[in-house]
Amino acid sequence: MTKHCKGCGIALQNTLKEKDGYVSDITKDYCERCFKMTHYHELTSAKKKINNKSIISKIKPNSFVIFCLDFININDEVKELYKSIKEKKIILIMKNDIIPKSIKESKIINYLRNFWQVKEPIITTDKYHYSFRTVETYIPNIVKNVYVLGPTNVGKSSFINSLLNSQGLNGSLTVSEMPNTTLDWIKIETNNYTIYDSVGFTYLNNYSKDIIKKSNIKKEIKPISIQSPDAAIKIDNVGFIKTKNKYPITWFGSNNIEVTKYYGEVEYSNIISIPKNTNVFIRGIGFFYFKEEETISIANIKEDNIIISSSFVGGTNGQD
Ligand SMILES: Nc1nc2c(ncn2[C@@H]2O[C@H](COP(=O)(O)OP(=O)(O)OP(=O)(O)O)[C@@H](O)[C@H]2O)c(=O)[nH]1
Ligand SMILES: [Mg+2]
Repeated sequence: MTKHCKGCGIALQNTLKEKDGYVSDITKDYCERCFKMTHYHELTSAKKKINNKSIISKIKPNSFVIFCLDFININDEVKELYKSIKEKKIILIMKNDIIPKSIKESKIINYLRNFWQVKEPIITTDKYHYSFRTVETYIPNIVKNVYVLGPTNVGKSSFINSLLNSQGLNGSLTVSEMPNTTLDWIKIETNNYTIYDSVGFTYLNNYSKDIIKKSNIKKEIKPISIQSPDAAIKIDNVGFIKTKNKYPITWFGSNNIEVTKYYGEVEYSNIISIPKNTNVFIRGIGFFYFKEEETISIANIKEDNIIISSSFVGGTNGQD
């Protein structure tokens, strides 16, 4: 029988050092990648390609889904994935501690109710006050399988570790700021049900390790208001955008990602029209809030990594 890594779920193998799941001694429980991440904080990118729809298709009937989100992933792409899940489900907004104080929790919840048409319960949580009890009150007694799903890096494995620890079980899933730390399903028996950690929804990106580390949001986001078009707006080493008009736009992302004006030459590859009250997400990094209608030019950011969605920050959805 194939043995799977207890940290990330990948099938263990002792033949190909460069491939996921490598371990020199097959009797070990954790792959080399997990071992290095956990003990030396040595971050390694996963090689596995992820298919979001196939993750959802593996959910067994009559299960319960805890769909995890965080502040920088509330966009239309994630909405479609949420909507495609037919099982009983709830939304868990993770990393409550990173949400700027100026944005009330109720605003995000109202947005999900109005724009995502979410009828199911929505709960907020973070690693300082995990809401296990509240989550568990929604799991029907008859449900045997509980799936924890959501975009990569939102804190799914961290949540399960704490939930297991709270039940006196040893939560030892690997957690890191790299995307796709969890590489395959991990099935864990708890006192009341079987819980499944999952591979985070993701898409290919070309960010450097440095950017990935910096983009991990550790504390409350301090929004940055910035203006072009006299200069480009440089988003660290990720890329550039420039607006046609002078309206300030607001960046929400890790405080370690530098968002500054840039006066050098930039070669733009894309021009996009943005309706008013819109968030323009740079996948996994953060988003710009556009209060007004704009036309933006973009440089160095793959089209695939840009997601445009109506905003939960201002406009008709509450206060400005
Ligand atoms: N600020 C903050 N960071 C958190 C919280 N929970 C988890 N993290 C951090 O978020 C990062 C990702 O956590 P994981 O638990 O590995 O996330 P995941 O959703 O399992 O990610 P993948 O397995 O890669 O899809 C880690 O650096 C965690 O320390 C939280 O409540 N607040
Ligand atoms: Mg994980």
